[in-house]
Amino acid sequence: MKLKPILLATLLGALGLPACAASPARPNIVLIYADDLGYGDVSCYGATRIRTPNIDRLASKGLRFTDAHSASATCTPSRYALLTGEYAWRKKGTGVLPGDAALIIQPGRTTLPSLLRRAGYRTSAVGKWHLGLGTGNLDWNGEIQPGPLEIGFDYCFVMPATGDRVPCVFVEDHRVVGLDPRDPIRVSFRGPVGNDPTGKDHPELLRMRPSHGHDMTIINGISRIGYISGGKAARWVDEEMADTFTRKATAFIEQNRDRPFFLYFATHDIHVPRVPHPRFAGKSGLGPRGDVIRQFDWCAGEILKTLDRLKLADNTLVILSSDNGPVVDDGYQDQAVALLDGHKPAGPLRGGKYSIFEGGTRVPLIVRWPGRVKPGVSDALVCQVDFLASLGALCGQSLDTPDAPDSFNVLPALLGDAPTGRADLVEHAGSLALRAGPWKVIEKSHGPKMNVPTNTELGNAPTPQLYQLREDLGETGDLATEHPERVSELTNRLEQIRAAGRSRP
Ligand code: NG6
Ligand code: CA
Repeated sequence: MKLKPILLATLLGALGLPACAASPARPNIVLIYADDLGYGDVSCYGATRIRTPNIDRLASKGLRFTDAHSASATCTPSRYALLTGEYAWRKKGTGVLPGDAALIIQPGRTTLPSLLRRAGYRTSAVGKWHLGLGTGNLDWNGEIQPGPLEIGFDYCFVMPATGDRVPCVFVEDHRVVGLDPRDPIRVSFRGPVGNDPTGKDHPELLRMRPSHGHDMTIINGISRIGYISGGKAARWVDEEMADTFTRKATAFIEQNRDRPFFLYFATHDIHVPRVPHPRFAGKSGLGPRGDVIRQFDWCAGEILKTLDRLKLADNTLVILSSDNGPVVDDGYQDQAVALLDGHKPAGPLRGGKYSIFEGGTRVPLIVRWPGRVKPGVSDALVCQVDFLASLGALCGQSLDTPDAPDSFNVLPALLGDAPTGRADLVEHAGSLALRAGPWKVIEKSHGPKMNVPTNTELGNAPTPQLYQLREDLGETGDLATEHPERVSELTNRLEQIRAAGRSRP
């Protein structure tokens, strides 16, 4: 007997079975993606010096992961892996990009947004991009492409790179927003262009001084990485950025309320420069870093409120996470270190942004889908590189062999149907580590031990290190000499994954 899908769904519903057994579900998907938010930066992950009521509300109605990872310990490689399902360390040129870099994702390849678009979703990227634009030598005054629209997004409103890198303008679809053609933009990362003052030559013009780097063109009283001239009318005001992105994100939700949509909402917060809107400035008691955590929490809250108001919450899968671990002094004198007041951005973890220790990539991850995902806590090992295969599976999309070579379908873990996720995971900072069950081996590396300016332990050592995370989450006791056989087993496995060029089953 052949049943119409709708009838079958009703029947399954009556039997208490999920309708997705019959036809793929197509909930809206909203990914709220923070920048540099640490494992210990939100109250539902144990922070006591700072409150994040909106994120806590999301967690209380959703599944909170304790062992979820960004794919890398910095932005560009993490986002590359999230969107392509490929570990970034497999591909040269995926490190932290300058603001004038060419697009590093090949148009036409299967990406998370292109897959969801194929499933009938309307897709958008709002916020930080940092994956390059154009093909090299980009003219910012003309059509800006290829970019987000060429790799699967239907709409974009993005900051090209980072808040601390020029060009300090927004790009909407293929154009710089608010550009006056009589005042064309020029951008350079090699040497000065135009006559705008720099932080290096005119520190007296700065309202926030750099602590390392960040001494080139001054925009809005803050010197950045890179040089820009022109485009005065198009330049952003840091204090308004969170509001601007949030407005664009909620407008996209509103406009697409009647069809499945995917929103990739990548905030600038809590990255440097930390310049909150005046309504958050000074409010956290922990200085600008705490204030922008509050601001990020507010942005998340506005998205949730919009879903509630439009009665979309029940049919929307909300995912909140961060692109890498936390950093305190990341290049500006914003009192972040002095005002920590006992706050531990990485919680119980060692290291932070840039580090191969857990603090580099173990980040908050909350998944909420009312009525489908049972609220709770999950210890499953999952990675953002898995979003592509998992969300593809959710909406019935299959992958070809070359697609998303490192993306595992961990949908059962993400939805709370299974207590475990991956059997193993390659973690990435400057060097690589392999996680397998409670074990972690960090490959030998001759890289520096410390990132001196940020005061971060990088986790590099000239011989492999072995940690047992179930008993030693803080990676304090290297067990490599005690368990040499375990070290070689995991090192060999890591070598295999590297040599195979892919790891997806
Ligand atoms: C570093 C910057 C840091 C930050 C980082 C990228 C200096 C001295 N430091 O090079 O401030 O911009 O790059 O951060 O310039 S990320 O989150 O986008 O990866
Ligand atoms: Ca980041």
